[in-house]
Amino acid sequence: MEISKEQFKKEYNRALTSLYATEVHDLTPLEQYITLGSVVKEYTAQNWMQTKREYQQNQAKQVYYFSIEFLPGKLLKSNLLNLGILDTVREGLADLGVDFTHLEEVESDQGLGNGGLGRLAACFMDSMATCDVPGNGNGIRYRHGLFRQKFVNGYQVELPDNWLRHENVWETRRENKAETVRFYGQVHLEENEEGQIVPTYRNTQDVLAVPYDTAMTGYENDTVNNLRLWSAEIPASAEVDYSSEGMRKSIHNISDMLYPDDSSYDGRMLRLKQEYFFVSAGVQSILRYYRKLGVPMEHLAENISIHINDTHPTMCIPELMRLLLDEEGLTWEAAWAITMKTCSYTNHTIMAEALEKWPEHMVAELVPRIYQIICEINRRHIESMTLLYGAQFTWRTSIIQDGIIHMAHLAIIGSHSINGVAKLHTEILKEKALHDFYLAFPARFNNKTNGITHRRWLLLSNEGLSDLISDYIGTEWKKKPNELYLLKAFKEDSVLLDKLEQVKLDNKMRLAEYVKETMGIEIDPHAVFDVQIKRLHAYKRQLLNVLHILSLYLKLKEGPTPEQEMVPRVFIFGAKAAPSYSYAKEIIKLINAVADLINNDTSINNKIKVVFVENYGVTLAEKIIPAADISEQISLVTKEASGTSNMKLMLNGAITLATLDGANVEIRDKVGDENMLLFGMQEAELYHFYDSHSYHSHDIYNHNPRLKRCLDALVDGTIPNIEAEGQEIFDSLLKYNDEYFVLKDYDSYVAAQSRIDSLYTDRKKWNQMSLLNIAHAGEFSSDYTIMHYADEIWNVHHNKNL
Ligand code: 26W
Repeated sequence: MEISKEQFKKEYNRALTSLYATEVHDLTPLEQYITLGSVVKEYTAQNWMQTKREYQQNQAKQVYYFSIEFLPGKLLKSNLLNLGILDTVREGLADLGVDFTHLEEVESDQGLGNGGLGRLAACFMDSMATCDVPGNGNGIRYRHGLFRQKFVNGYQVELPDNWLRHENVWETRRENKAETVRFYGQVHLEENEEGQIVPTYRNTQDVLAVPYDTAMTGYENDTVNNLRLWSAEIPASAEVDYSSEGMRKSIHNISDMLYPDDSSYDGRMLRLKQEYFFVSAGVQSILRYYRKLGVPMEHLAENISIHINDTHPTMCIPELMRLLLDEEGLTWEAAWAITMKTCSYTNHTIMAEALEKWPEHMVAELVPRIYQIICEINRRHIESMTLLYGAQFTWRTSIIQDGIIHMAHLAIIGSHSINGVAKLHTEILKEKALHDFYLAFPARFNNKTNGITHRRWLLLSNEGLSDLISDYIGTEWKKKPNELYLLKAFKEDSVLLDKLEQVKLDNKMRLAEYVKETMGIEIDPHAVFDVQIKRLHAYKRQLLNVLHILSLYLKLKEGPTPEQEMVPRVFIFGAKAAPSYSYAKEIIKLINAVADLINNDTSINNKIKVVFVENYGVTLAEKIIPAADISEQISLVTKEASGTSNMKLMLNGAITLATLDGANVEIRDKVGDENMLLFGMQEAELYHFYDSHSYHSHDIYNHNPRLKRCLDALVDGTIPNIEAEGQEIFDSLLKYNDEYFVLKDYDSYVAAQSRIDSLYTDRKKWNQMSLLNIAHAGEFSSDYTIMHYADEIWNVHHNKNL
């Protein structure tokens, strides 16, 4: 949108007058932020309404992306960037004596997600709007996002994230679009006067689902899509008395907080309630919209696509069946054909403990009609499959087994498309985790390698690098990120390489300032910034990282050796652990204890520093990633479905230190082994260990003195204040045989790490490797990922030619 600085200043002053009736300098930064938010919201409103109108008038096929998590972070700067007015607003505010960065800081992160899955959904929303995909997000408006993490004496402590304590300027409450979601009660199938079998509900507990819509602005186009988040409220109905505190609380609790687990399913009824709540509200509101189009229900799948982001929204399938059967009166066959063509599912993990398996009785009690429909879907699946594949196969693929409902099985059986999130992951789904289903439905399986929005993760968070790139290859890359490839032509351009190094150094100095300010730790911007930022999980092997740090430190302590020549290192960790995940919390304590030991040991004269930033999330990632030299992607092969921090760090010129897991494989395919640091077992070797049960961590411990020294440090007091945790971790590696092969990959990891010294000191070589990684990172833009989803799964419009 075109707007002059003067016009903006006029509108800003008009807004603050109507909001606060006072002078700008009289306002607090929060009030200045809220004023700006209201002005920007107005700028998006026209296009928001216009986009909706156009979709309806052109009867454009729309996709509804159901996700129990959305992790947008802050929206102010990204909305200004997408509207093309970031510089205008920054300068306009400066003229008014307002420092834009202060306003950025007061905005609270929308932390309505745990990690990869939620952030991917947010990147996808940004890309759908930018690529003119008629895309709608559908989720839950949690009153409390992911907990705030504090370290108390090195231990993680969780504090509530009351992100709505100040009004959320970006949302609009849509009371008139509310839906009613029914829980509990009895459902009886009875004949109505037309002789049709219809369900009658009794003693249900009804909840009012009120939507809050947030504009999802596209980049420099007039498209503004919608993110609808549902809030649970007391229905204003006469017949049921909702006066009891208990009843009111049980309803409000539904959208009170995000479950902080991102890898282990725990069958709490409230979680199941959350899953049905946003699914039923979402599907009902879709059908309400669709009925207004006046197009026969038989054509629903040509006009609506429903995407199921992991298994949490799987009840979209039986819920759509319920509405088509019970409210539209379709036959089962007609309803099922429509449902399958409308629904598609993405799997994000093969970790057994993350796969949702709900006890039959819980589903039957909470959503009896949905349970009836799931049983019928299962009965018909068994009927059709047994004929084709026999009882054994059919049993393994059935939805209900021994009183347990396998949500992934329901999602697969009810969807026309099942995709993994990286090539290796999709192959593992086909060949291993979902092999039976692949044999039965081969055509449904496809891969959609994850992506990231280069707007937030480069244009917004690393303006220095963005401007440098534009100086050399123009600005087309901002809309066509593949154009970053043009940077390869400057591989020998030492001026560019020096400037690249300077931009990185500036970002490192900025981060060093932040670390000094918030943690009081001095870090040297000329050291190698080695970064591991992701949820704390055993399979991501933050433990392998800290064992290497320990061995480096112990070597330095052994006195003057070549290591003295090692390039100074700053190891930066960012990671939250699920509150119930005690092993992960022990590793957090270990990392903090090692940090205290090393950071306060003057004898190693600052050769190593360990920085574990508190409360890692989207906004901290935007500060850390531009300053990273090394990107730690060290998960045990086959365990990380894709990873997306790997792509963000690559885009910002970091060198990836990785196992050939998830999307790391595709990073290697693009930049080549010589521009990465690869180590560790590969898939075949791991499966050999699994099949032969021939892994014995103790053998490695006994034959590797350096490693033994490290492990003993966990229990011999070398590291103070970790008595309990040290022993637990020591036992997990030796007594319980090291489930994630940390000891097995230790030597090759240390070898890869040791290559960094020589590589980093050869500045030209290093900067060339960095440039090459940036040049190839454009291919991981979620704009391309979304276009593949649009063409190959959803069959909806998008604007750009791939
Ligand atoms: C039931 C608890 C629960 C909650 C969330 C189980 C599993 C999840 C998510 C699926 C976990 C997750 O975030 N997976 C990550 O998804 C990213 C986006 O596709 C991938 O890049 C990561 O590799 C994957 O771990």
